[in-house]
Amino acid sequence: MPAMTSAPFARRLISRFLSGGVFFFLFALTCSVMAEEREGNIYGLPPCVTTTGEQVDFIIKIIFWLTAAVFVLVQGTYIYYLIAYRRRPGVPAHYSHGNNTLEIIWTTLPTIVFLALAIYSNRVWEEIHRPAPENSLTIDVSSYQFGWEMRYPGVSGKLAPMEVRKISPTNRWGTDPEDPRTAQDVISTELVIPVGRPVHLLLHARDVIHSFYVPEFRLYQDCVPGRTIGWVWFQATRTGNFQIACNQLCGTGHYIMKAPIKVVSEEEYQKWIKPRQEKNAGAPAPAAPPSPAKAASLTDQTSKNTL
Ligand SMILES: [Cu+2]
Repeated sequence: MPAMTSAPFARRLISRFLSGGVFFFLFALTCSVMAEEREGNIYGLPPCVTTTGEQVDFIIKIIFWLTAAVFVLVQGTYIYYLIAYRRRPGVPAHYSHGNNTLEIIWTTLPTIVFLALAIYSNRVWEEIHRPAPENSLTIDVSSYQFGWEMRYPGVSGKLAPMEVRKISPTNRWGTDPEDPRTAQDVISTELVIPVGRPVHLLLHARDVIHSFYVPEFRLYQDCVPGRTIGWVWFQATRTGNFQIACNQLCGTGHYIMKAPIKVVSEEEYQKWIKPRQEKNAGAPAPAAPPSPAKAASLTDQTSKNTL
C-alpha cells in the first residue's frame, strides 16, 4: 500500500463529509417539499375531524406520553449509573447479582400497563367497527388504477344494488343496467359530504388492491378486488377540504391516485347533490369506464364477500 500523508487524507475525509452533508441537506429539502401540506404544527398529527378519530388520538396520546416517561426514566437512570459508578482509582468495582423485588416490579408493571392499553384499545376498535347508524348517508367508493370515483344515491334515495362479480370494464359499478336506480345514481370524482351526519362508505377496487387513506379522518382501509368493505363509517366534526390518497403501492401511477374531499354544511351538500340527482332522474345507462385497459384483471373476480 502506498504511503499516505495525513494532510491529503484529512482533506479527502473533510470533502467526503461535506459532500455527504450537502447530499443529505438536498435530500431533506426534497422530502420536506414533497411532504403533504399541513396546517399548523408539521411535527404533530394532522388535525382530527371525525368523532371516532378523537378516540384514536386519545390512545395515541396515552401511548406517546407513557413511552416518553419510560424513555426519560430509563435513560436518566442509565446516565446516572454511568457517572456515579464510573471507574475511579482506588475504588473497587461493585458486583450486583440481581434483585428479585425489582425484577417482580418491572415485570408486573409493564404487564398491567399493556393489558390496560389492550383492553381500552379493543373497546375503541369495537366502537369504530359498530354498524353504521340508520340515518347514514351511504356512498359507494370505487378505486382503480389510478383514481377514485364515488357513487351517490339518486332521486330514489337508495343506491342501485351492486354485485362485485358483475364489475367489468363495461359495468364499472357492478349494478344491474335494467334497474332504474342504476341510471339515477350520481357519479362524482370528488367526495362531498355533509358535516355532522354519519357517512357510510362501501369500498371497492376494480383492478388491484388500493387503500382509502385520510389522515384527518384517522381512517385507513384497503380496498380489495372482489369484495365490498362495508364497515367504514364516520361523522365529520367540521367543514374543510381534505384528500383521499391511495396508501397501497398499486402501480406506476400510484403517486397521482388522489381525490378531493369536501366536508360542507348540510345546506351546501343539498345544493350540490340536488341538481345532479334531478339531472339523472331520467338519464340513460352509465357511460363507459375511464380505464378499459384493466379488463383482464377483472375477469377473475368471482367472490362477493362482504366484510
Ligand atoms: Cu392505488
